[in-house]
Amino acid sequence: MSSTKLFENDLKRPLPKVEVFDSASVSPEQIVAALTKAGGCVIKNAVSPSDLSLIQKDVQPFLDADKPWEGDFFPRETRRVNGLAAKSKVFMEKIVCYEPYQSVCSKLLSSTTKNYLGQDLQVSTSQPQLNNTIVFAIGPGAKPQPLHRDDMIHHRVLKQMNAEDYVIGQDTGIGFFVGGRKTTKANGATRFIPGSHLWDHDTPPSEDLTFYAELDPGDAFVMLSSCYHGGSANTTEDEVRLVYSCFMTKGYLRQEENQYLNNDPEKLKELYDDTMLRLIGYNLSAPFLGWIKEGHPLAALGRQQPLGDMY
Ligand SMILES: O=C(O)CCC(=O)C(=O)O
Ligand SMILES: [Fe+2]
Repeated sequence: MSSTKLFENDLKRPLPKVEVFDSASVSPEQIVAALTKAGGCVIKNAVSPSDLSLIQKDVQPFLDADKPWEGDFFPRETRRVNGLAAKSKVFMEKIVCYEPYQSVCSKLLSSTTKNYLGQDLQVSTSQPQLNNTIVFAIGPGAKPQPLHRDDMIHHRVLKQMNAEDYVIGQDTGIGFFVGGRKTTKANGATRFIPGSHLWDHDTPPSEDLTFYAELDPGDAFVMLSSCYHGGSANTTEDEVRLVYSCFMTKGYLRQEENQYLNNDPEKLKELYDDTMLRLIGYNLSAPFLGWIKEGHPLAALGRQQPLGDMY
């Protein structure tokens, strides 16, 4: 099919329904099914009000100190914080490590490969890792962010397909957005195009097809990084749209946010156990990816070197 036909086809497809679950009852399987069909879903009540206020306490000084972005990707009214691994342990524990999200990432982003080492067929599995951590505060008067796909960072090229043909593992990232306050269409809720993870790479986004992920405080929006999305305009007089976000990616891809240079390793060492440090990126991706002179990168933080992780 010509690329114009593919493009017209995508824009005419019926929009899949965006599922809304509740944290108390949702299963990872339900989230995977919802993502496969629509590319995104909402989970109500994922983070408690008390955890939200602890996170806000950690990040507010950094939001206050942030300066407007020079360029068009973020409106001048948007304030951001990154490097959350070193800035907020509660953010890492309650948002990044929200159990159903991690479980979905494990299902969709883990990768297994089989390779001969001599006559031995070695099976290696690479676990997902943190891709980025960002807090977005969109101030009144902000213009909409252009719709985009976050998987552009990994040079992904999509082929038009139907949900039935979606292959587990084809996406390179999964995003998790939590409302820090009430997030509405008027104050700049994240909007996305349901089903656009199944579109051809050359189909441009269309504003007419967007769904606004309106969130009460503590609700979460989960999205495949191949979906067209963006922060929206804030048309209110006085509401700041506050969203806490992170992405996870495959263990063998470069992380969007450089965790080694953007977080003080001494601080990470003080805050976290080995499991969290591995998720942040102090890990080996089997086979043989990410070693340092002592072998495992955890050794750089003075941790006991785990054996047998190379492949
Ligand atoms: O602020 C939002 O809702 C989304 C931001 C976003 O998509 C981005 O910065 O890549
Ligand atoms: Fe984005």
